[in-house]
Amino acid sequence: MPKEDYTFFPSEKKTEIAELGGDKLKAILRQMLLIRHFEIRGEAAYQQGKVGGFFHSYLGQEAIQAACIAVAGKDHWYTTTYRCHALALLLGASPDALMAELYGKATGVALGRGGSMHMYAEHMLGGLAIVGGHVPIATGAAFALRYLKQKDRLSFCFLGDGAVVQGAFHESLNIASLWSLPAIYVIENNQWGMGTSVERAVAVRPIATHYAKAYDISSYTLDGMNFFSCYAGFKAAVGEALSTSRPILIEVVTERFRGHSISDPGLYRSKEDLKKIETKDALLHLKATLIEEGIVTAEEFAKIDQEEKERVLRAMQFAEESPWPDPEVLEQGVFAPEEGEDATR
Ligand SMILES: Cc1ncc(C[n+]2csc(CCOP(=O)(O)OP(=O)(O)O)c2C)c(N)n1
Repeated sequence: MPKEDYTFFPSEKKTEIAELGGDKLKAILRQMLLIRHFEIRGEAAYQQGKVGGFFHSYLGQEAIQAACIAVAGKDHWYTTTYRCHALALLLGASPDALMAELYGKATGVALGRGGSMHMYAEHMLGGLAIVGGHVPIATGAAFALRYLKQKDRLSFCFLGDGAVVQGAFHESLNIASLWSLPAIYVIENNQWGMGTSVERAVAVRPIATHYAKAYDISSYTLDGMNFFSCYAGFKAAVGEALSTSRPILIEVVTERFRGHSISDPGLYRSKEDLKKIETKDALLHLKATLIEEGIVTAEEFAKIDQEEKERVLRAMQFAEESPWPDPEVLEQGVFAPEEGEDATR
């Protein structure tokens, strides 16, 4: 099915603006700008050889997780993939500690041991790198919520379109439906799994509509390039999940502005394609709407933008000046038997 045939969850824009109010909308704009500057500067640090390992940018997808947290708040369980910097920022981890983690420094959120793919924050179960492998973890968190009768909390799982063809995803949806687990699975369909297009990898589209039907749960399809569509859709989905305690499958159609990771030159997309994609920028769309509606002026926007850029530059300085991990602590926090201990017990 061509993507033009997608019908997105309706949003009025006016309704969401009235509901959120100017202050909250400005705070959301600020969060999206923080994510953007973090990704741009982190990428630059990587290119200067200051960051090692992998680096998967969330540029282009900011509206999705920003809208989700704006709707649901931080007091749930959240699980995501290696494309995890934004979620950690949104859940309140400090940009200093996240940048230090990128640099592999001892002051990082994972003490410099995880790097780009393993960011953490309160209520964030990962930053996990096995495609589809984190979906059962989120499902387990949903099981825990049901077991502990925490009815006002949900388990959110962000995954890519590439993960929906993994067995773990289907096993999770099946058990979540059978056991009525309060989980919201969010497929961030950025249309590529590394260099493989979704058309070549996934047999059904819209993805959420089809798979939700298969597992007897409800589904939503959102426009990831429109903050208001994301906000309206997440609001409806979260309301439904809290009232039914049933799992929900969401597909958000989005665009990633960069290659799969920093080492991917993205030769499968032409420069013209990329230019076209960047005209759909959800951040610029939100900025334009807020200016149009008289919620921010162009000068105010420039000020917020500058402040968030400076926030990230301070984080880089913090990371640069932070110490390297002490090799003495290498074995701390590692799950391994003591010498002579039976590892199978
Ligand atoms: C089980 C497994 N197989 C393969 C890989 C290598 N790999 C890393 S990311 C990726 C593509 C995943 O794409 P998608 O789920 O669409 O997420 P996106 O990167 O687009 O956010 C692959 C194949 C892996 N990490 N884990």
